[in-house]
Amino acid sequence: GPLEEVSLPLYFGWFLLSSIQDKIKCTSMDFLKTLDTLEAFKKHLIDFSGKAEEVDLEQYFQPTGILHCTTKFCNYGKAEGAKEYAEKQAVKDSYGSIFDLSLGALFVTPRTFGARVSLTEEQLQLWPADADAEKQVESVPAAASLPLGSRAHVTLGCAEGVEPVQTGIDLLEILTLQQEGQQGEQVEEMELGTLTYYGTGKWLLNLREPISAPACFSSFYG
Ligand code: ACK
Repeated sequence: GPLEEVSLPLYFGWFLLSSIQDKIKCTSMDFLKTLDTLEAFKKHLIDFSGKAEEVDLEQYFQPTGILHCTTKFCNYGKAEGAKEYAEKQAVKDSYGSIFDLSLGALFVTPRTFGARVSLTEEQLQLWPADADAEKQVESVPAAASLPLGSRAHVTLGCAEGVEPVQTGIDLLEILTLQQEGQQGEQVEEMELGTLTYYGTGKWLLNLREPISAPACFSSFYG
C-alpha cells in the first residue's frame, strides 16, 4: 500500500553531530579562503571557471544542508538494492548508533567541494553490497577497480546547478588518477596539509591531521 511505498528513506548515512559540523564548516571555509589567494590556484583559474576572472570560492559553492556521509541512496525504495540494504542486519543493528568518521582530505573541483571519508572495517559493514555497481560511474569507468568505500565523502558545497551526487563522482575521478599513478603537482604545503593539483580544476588537500567526526548512523526522508 501507500504506506509501504514511503517506508524507505531518501538515503541512509552518517549524520555529523552539530558541534563537529560547525568546526568543519569553519575549517573548510578557511581552506577555500586560502586556496583562492594562492598563485597556483589563480594560474589554473581558466580550468576552474572557464574564464581567467577571479572567483570567490566561498560564494561559488552553495551549502547543501546537513553534513553527512551517504551510505546508501534509496530514493524512497526506487533505487536498486534499497530494500535489501534496509533489511541488512548490520544496518538494523547500527541504526541510531554514533560512529567516529575520519576525514582525511578535502577536495575541490569546478563542480563540487567535499571531504574524503576513510572508513574502518566496522564502518564498511554498512557500505552497500552493491557498492561495486555504484562505482560504475559512466564518466569514471576505471573507478570499478578502486577499493570498497572509495566513494565515501561528505559534500561540503556544490556549484550552482550541480547536484550533490556529483561530489562522490568527482572524488572517484581523483582517486582513479592517483591509482593510475598520476602524482599530480604538489603545489603547496599549507598549515592544514599538502595541496596537490590533478589537472582540469581538481585540487586535493591531504590533511596533516585527519578530522575525527562523530556521526549518527541514521536515515533522511526529506
Ligand atoms: O552529497 P551526497 O552524498 O550526494 O548526499 C546526497 C544524498 O544522496 C541526497 O541526495 C546522494 N545521492 C543522490 N543520488 C545518488 C545516487 N544515485 N547514488 C549515490 N548517492 C546519491 C547525494
